[in-house]
Amino acid sequence: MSAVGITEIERINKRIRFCDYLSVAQIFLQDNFLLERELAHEDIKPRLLGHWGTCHGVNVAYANLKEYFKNDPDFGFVLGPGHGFPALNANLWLDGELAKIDRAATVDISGLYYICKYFSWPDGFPSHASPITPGVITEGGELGYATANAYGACLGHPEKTIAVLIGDGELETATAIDSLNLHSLFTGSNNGKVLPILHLNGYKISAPSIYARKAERELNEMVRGFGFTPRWIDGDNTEDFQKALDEKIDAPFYIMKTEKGEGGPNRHQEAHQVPLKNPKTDEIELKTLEEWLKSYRFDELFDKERGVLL
Ligand SMILES: Cc1ncc(C[n+]2csc(CCOP(=O)(O)OP(=O)(O)O)c2C)c(N)n1
Repeated sequence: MSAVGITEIERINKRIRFCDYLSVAQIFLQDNFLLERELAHEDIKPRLLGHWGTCHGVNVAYANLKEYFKNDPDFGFVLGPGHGFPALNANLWLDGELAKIDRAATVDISGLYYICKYFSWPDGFPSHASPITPGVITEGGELGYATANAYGACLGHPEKTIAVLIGDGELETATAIDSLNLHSLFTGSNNGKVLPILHLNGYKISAPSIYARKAERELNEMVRGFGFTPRWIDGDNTEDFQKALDEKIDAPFYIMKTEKGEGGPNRHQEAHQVPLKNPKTDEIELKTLEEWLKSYRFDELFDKERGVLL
């Protein structure tokens, strides 16, 4: 584990693009998953459900942590905003984790069609992380417990490092904010290390989150008050993300800034769930979706015959 070179940075960035594309494809498409022909209204799912807004940030954190901790078998990741399931599902599929429990989710063209078509589909995948997701044992939907779970996983396991992604809206729950006090209990050498990452994408559904409204100084002081050292990360700067993970910081608390809905047709409060409401019937929305999907240049990252090109 060390700061990485240009090849690794490029690989991380490609992985983010890859999973961003698949997040969008899962939410919207029931056919034409590789855009082999012009996108048509028939390619769009009849009922659009899912959460796009948080997905890019989830993919950024996942790709960066995956690269940095790739040689550490005791590393784990806890995702607070489980509603960002399209992103989680994309990553689990890409790593072959989904195929271990679902024979149809092979890491090839047929598995790609499968996860996209059956996301948020009758008898298919739900729109949130759920017990059929590898590594998940409870039906989710309730924000707040991720940090406590991360500490629980480290309790009595000094070999473990668990990163936890906490939504800025999630941190407004009493459970999430109070869980940061667990840091004060983890003083001995018998426990593992928790790496909290606050996903500061600015919004909680339709309004700015309280933490996004705080001045940087206020947020830093709050974090220090819990015994952590704040380290801000620009989510668009992979080099800096890797550098941050490599810095010797005493009890780091990473604050990862992204723009909610980044990469999509609209941002912030409009991006929380499905940012285009009617691409099935609206010509302009259909074209907007097609341009959005094309912006990821997925054909450079996946080939029908050769599979994943990362
Ligand atoms: C305890 C609880 N309260 C409210 C909700 C409803 N809810 C679903 S997503 C969401 C916003 C979450 O915001 P954030 O954690 O910042 O995630 P992101 O903006 O990245 O989607 C809320 C309030 C919930 N799921 N659980």
